[in-house]
Amino acid sequence: MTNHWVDIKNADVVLIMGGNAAEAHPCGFKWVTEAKAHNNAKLIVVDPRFTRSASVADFYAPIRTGTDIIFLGGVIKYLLDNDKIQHEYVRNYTDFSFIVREDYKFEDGLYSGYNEEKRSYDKDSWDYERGDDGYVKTDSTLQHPRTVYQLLKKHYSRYTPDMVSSACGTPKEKFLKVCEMLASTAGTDRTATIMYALGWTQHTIGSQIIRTGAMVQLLLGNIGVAGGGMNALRGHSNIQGLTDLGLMSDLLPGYLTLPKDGEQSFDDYIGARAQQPLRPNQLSYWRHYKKFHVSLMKAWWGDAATAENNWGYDYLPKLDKLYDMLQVFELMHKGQVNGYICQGFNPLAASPNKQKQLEALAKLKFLVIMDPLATETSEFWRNVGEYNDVDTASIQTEVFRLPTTCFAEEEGALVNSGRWLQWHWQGAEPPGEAKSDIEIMALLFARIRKLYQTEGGKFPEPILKLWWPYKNPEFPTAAELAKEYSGRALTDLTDPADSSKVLRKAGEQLSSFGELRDDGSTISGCWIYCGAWTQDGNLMARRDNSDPTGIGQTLNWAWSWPANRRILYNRASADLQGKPWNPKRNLISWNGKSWVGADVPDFKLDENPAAGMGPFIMNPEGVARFFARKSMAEGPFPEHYEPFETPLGYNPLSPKEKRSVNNPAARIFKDDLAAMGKAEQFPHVGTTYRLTEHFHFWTKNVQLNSILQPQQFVEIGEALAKELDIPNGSEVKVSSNRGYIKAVALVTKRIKALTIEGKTVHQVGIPIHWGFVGLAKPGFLANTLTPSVGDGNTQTPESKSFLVKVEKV
Ligand SMILES: Nc1nc2c(c(=O)[nH]1)N[C@H]1C(S)=C(S)[C@@H](COP(=O)(O)OP(=O)(O)OC[C@H]3O[C@@H](n4cnc5c(=O)[nH]c(N)nc54)[C@H](O)[C@@H]3O)O[C@H]1N2
Ligand SMILES: Nc1nc2c(c(=O)[nH]1)N[C@H]1C(S)=C(S)[C@@H](COP(=O)(O)OP(=O)(O)OC[C@H]3O[C@@H](n4cnc5c(=O)[nH]c(N)nc54)[C@H](O)[C@@H]3O)O[C@H]1N2
Ligand SMILES: [Mo]
Repeated sequence: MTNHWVDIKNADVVLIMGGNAAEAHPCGFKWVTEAKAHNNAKLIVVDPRFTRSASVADFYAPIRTGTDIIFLGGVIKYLLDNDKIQHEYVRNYTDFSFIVREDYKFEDGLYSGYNEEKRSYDKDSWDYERGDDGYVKTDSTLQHPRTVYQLLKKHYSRYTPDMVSSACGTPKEKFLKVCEMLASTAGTDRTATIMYALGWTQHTIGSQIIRTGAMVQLLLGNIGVAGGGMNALRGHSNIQGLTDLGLMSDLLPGYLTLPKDGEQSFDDYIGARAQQPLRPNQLSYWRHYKKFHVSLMKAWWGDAATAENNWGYDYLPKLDKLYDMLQVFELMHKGQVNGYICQGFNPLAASPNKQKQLEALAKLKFLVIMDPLATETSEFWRNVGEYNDVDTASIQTEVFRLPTTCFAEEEGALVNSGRWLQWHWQGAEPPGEAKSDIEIMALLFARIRKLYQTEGGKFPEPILKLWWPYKNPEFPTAAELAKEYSGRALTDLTDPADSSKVLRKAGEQLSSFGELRDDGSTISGCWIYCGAWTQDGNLMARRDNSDPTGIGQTLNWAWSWPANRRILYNRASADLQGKPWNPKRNLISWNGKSWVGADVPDFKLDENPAAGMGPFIMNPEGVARFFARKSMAEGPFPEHYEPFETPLGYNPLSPKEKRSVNNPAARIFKDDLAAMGKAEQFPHVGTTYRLTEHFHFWTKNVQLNSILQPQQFVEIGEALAKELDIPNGSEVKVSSNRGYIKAVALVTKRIKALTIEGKTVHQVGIPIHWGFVGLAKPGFLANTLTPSVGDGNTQTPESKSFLVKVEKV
C-alpha cells in the first residue's frame, strides 16, 4: 500500500476492483465502512461477480476477466477528454512535460524493439530525450508531440466507451457512471482510494493493470494524499514481509536486486542502480544504493566482507535466469532438479496445472516439506482415486516432513499491507516435535557448514564465512534477527565534516537508514527496516494508538517502513509552496523553516520547497511516471492484451490478423504454450477465488471451517445453467485443456452472462479451497484447470482468466 488500512476512512470514493475485500480482508474492510459512515464515501465495485463487497457497494459494474486495462484506459481517456484532472499536481509532480526519444514507437499492439524469437524487447528506445546538459528535455506548454502527455493522449484515444462496453462487457452507462464518480475527486477537496489484490495481479498483464490504476490516481492527484493511494491488499499475514525481505528469486532484502550473470563488476552493478538525477535539483534516493548494499553484506558476512572482496559482492550468486515458481517447476519437469525444499508452501494445490506439478514432483530424488500439516504436496504420491490418480509404485521421490510451529507459537514481527511492522508475542507452546522455522533453518545450516568443513566443496567461503553471531547458534531469537535487520554501527561513526565528533558509538543500534555508510562501518540486514529497533528499544512493540489530528496517523503504534512514514510520497499532499492541497487532510506542510505535520515527511526537514525538489524522490526524475521507461517487460504505457486463453481469439484493440493477441513478453515455456485451449473446445471463461470461510488449503484441516464450507462447488449463472440444463445442487464436470474437476453446481444470479464483441460469454466461478487432504470432503484441486503462464514482470500465474467447458454429469 502507498497508504495504510486506517487511512481508507479518509476517502470520499473507494474503488474496489480486482479484489473482494469484504470477503478476503474482512478485518481491514471495516475502514471502508468507516469511510461510508463518517465521510459519506461512495463505494464502487468492479468485478466479474456480484461479490460480498459488491453487496454493500453504492455502485457495482460487471466486467469480463482480464480486461481491466481496457476499462481503466477508458477512464484515462474520459478524464483527459473531460478535463477532470488535477492540473497543478499533474504538471508539477508527474512526467507530463518530459520529451520521449524519437525512435520510440507503438504500432499494431507492439512497442519498438520487439524480438519475436526471444519473446522480449530491446528497450533502448523506451526513454526520454536528453539535452546538452545531460538532463531530460521538457516542454512545459505540453504542445510538443513527443511529450508524455501527448503520447498518453494518443495511446488511450482508442480506449473509447464503446470499446469498453464491447470488449469488457460492461454496459456503457455503468462504465460512464464509474468514470463520473472517480472524476468527482479531481479537485483538491476530494480523494479516491483504489483497493486491489489478485483480481488484478493474477493475469499475464497483471502488473500493467496496476500501473493503469496508478495512472488514473495520478491524473486525479490522488497519490501521496490522505484518503488516496494505490492500495495492494496483501495476502498472507506476513506476505508484505516476504517481499520486503527479498524472498523472491531476483531480490535481496529492501528491494535491492541480485546481480545478473553479466554483472561481475561491483562498480557496474552499483552504477546501474544508483542512478543520477534526470532533472536538476532532484534527489534520486537510490543514489545511496551502495550504502544499503554494503551494510547488507556486512550483516551477512561481518569481518569477512572486506574492500578486497567488494564487501562480499564476490560471494553473491550472479543470476543466469529467474528461479521463480514457474521456472523451478519447468526445470523439475525436465528432470533437472534433484531436491526441493518446500517451506510453508503447498505448490501442488496452489500452483497452476496440477498434472505438470505431479509429473515434476515425481522426478525429484528428494522432497523436504516444512509445514505444521500434511499437505497435498507432501502426499502427492498417494493414489486417491479420481482426485489424485497416480501410480504410487512408480514414484521414487523420498519425502521428508519437518513439522514446524505456527505463528501463534512463536514471537516476531508481521508486516501488514500498510507496511506496519507489528511485534507479536508467543501465545502457545508448539505441539509434539514441532520446531520453529528459524530453528530448523539454523540446524540445517549448522550441518551443511559442518559438511563443508569436513569434506570441502565448490566455493566454500560464502558458507564457511557466514557471520553467525547468535547467542545460541542453533536457535537465533526473533529479537536478535530483528536488531540485525534494523542495523547498528560496527565502529564509532564520526561526522564527515569533523572527525573528532562521534555521531554514533560502536555497537549502538542506528535510528534510521540515513546513518548507513558504504565503508563497512555499519550493518543493516534490510535497509528499509532500519530504525525499527533503535537504542530506545523495539519500536515495533509500541501500542500507543493516540491520533492527534484524527486522520488515523498513529505514529506511536508499531513502526512503519520507511522511517515510520505512514503515507508514501506525502510531499505530494502539499502544493509547490508546501501548502496542503486540503487543510482538512493535512499530512505535512512547510512552515517557512521546516516540514511539520501528521506524518513523517518524505523530505529532509529543512528542504526548502523553493529549491523545486519533486515529491517522488525514489525516481531519478523526481516526479511520478506515466511513461514507465524501461522498467516493465511489455512497454512504457499499459496496453491491453487478451488472456492466453481468450474467448475471442483476437485482441479487439489491435488489427485482427496481427500477432499481438496475447502479451508478447509474458512468462511462458514452449510446452505450456502447447497446453493452451481454444474457445471452440472450451467456450466458458473460468476464474478462481477464495471464500471468507476458508484460508487456502489449510483450514480444510479445521473441523469448524470444514462444516461451514464442506465441499467443492462452482458458481454458474442462471443463463448458462438453463442453456446446459443444469439444476442447482447437481454435479457438474468442468474441464480445461489440462484436466477436469467435478463439483456441485451453484446456480446464481450473481454471475451474469456478458455480451462481448456481439457474442455471449459465460463466466464460471471456481473457489480454490478443497483438495484430497484434510477434514473437508475430499475433492479435486481447482488448479487442475489453470494454465502455466505468468506475468513477465512478476511471474504471477494467470489464475483469474482461462477457458473451461462446463458439462452436466
Ligand atoms: N478468508 C480468506 N481470506 C484471505 C485468503 C483466503 O484464502 N481466505 N487469502 C489471502 C491471500 S494469500 C490473498 S493473496 C488475498 C486475495 O484477495 P482477493 O484478491 O480479494 O481474493 P480473490 O477471491 O482471489 O479475488 C478477488 C476478486 O477478483 C475478481 N476477479 C477475477 N478476475 C478479475 C478481473 O479480471 N478483473 C477484476 N476487476 N476482478 C476480477 C474475482 O471475482 C474475485 O471476486 O486474500 C487473502 N485473504
Ligand atoms: N487458482 C488459483 N490458485 C491460487 C490462487 C488463486 O487465487 N487461484 N491464489 C494464490 C495465492 S495469492 C497464494 S498466496 C497461494 C497460497 O498457497 P500456499 O501458500 O501454498 O497455501 P497455504 O495453504 O496458505 O499455505 C501453505 C502452507 O503453509 C503452512 N504454514 C502455516 N504456518 C506456517 C509456518 O509458520 N511455518 C511453515 N513452515 N509453514 C506454515 C500451512 O500449513 C500450509 O500447508 O495460492 C495461490 N494459488
Ligand atoms: Mo496470496
